[in-house]
Amino acid sequence: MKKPVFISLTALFGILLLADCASHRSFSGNGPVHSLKAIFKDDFRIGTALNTTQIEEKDPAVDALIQEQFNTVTPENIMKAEIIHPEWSRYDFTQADRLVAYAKKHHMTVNAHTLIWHSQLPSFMHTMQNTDSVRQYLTSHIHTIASRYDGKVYSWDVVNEALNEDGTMRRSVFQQKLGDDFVVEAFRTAEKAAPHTKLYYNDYNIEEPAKRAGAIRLIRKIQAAGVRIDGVGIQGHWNISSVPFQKIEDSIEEFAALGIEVMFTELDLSVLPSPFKDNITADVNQKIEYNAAMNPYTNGLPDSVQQKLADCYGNLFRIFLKHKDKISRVTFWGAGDQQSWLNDWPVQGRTDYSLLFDRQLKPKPAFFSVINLKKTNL
Ligand code: 9MR
Repeated sequence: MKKPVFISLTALFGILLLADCASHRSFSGNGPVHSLKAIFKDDFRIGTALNTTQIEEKDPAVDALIQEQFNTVTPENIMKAEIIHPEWSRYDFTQADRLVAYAKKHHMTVNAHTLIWHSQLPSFMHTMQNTDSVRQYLTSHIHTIASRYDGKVYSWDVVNEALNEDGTMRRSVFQQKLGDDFVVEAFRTAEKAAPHTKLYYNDYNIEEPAKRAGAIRLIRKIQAAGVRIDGVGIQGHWNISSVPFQKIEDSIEEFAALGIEVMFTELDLSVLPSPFKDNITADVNQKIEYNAAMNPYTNGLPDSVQQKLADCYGNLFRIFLKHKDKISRVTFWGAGDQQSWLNDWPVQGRTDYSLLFDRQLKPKPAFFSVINLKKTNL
């Protein structure tokens, strides 16, 4: 005799939900669609980094996905100094203007990225020796760009990655020529140039205690100078083998206690082996030579790893939802896996699977694990 099959209500709901998500999936704009921005609309904004192809709307499939899923965008590269300010007295606003028009057309906000960063500087900055010239660069660069886009972008990453892992100040050209106070100067200049724009400090690994303490010192220093800082961006480049959940939660609380917004600004979770001890860096200038052992999933992701990625994303968003009163935005560093910088960093030519949408732009188990958190609460 066959045994009767019992299935719990929760399991049944889960099965129905997954069936529902799969069957109604469409980027056409018709019909019910599970959209991150809709699901989290009362919690925080949901963003993606945009590359040039996406700003120019050259790929209809990815364009539809972006419009369906996200309500805020960060330019992945085109507002970086080497592109927007290629020569001492020449700015090129072509692509940034296009981005602003794109966001307006699609009713999205722009987090502009980034004004002062040691990396991706224009070539004329590499030979700059003179303190006055560096000061003049900092002031005119910020003033020109931030005032042009005031009222057109929602926010700026005013200073990006000014800290070392131990919480001391990174020896960038700005720090060496202007001293540690260049950060305060940058925010003071941005505050004057962009009175209607939110101003943020952005960095990676600032959930780690020593670097976090450095970020807190930096933010307090800006505040003590009477200069406006509205928020802090924790970039969120992590690896599924070591997502620092507790440190993330502690950081949300400690940063929010400073009276500023907390954001996750460049979220992605690598599934690949990391060549670094403790996985902790996101320094774009680190490069490691390719070897096949570092690229194990060229033919697809094993189910167990896919599940681990889903669990990590689920656990992260559980923390984000618990602290939604302190978190204003969660931005992914790309729309689908193909776009991710992690395919080429720190080892070039790998196949990583770090985002919620796969190479065909289909939602992955990680996507469902994130939206199920809300569905089960509805
Ligand atoms: O994703 C970006 C990649 O396309 C660029 O080549 C790289 C260098 O400009 O920057 C990447 O974005 C970085 C961001 O601007 C700052 N935090 C670390 C990000 C990943 O490297």
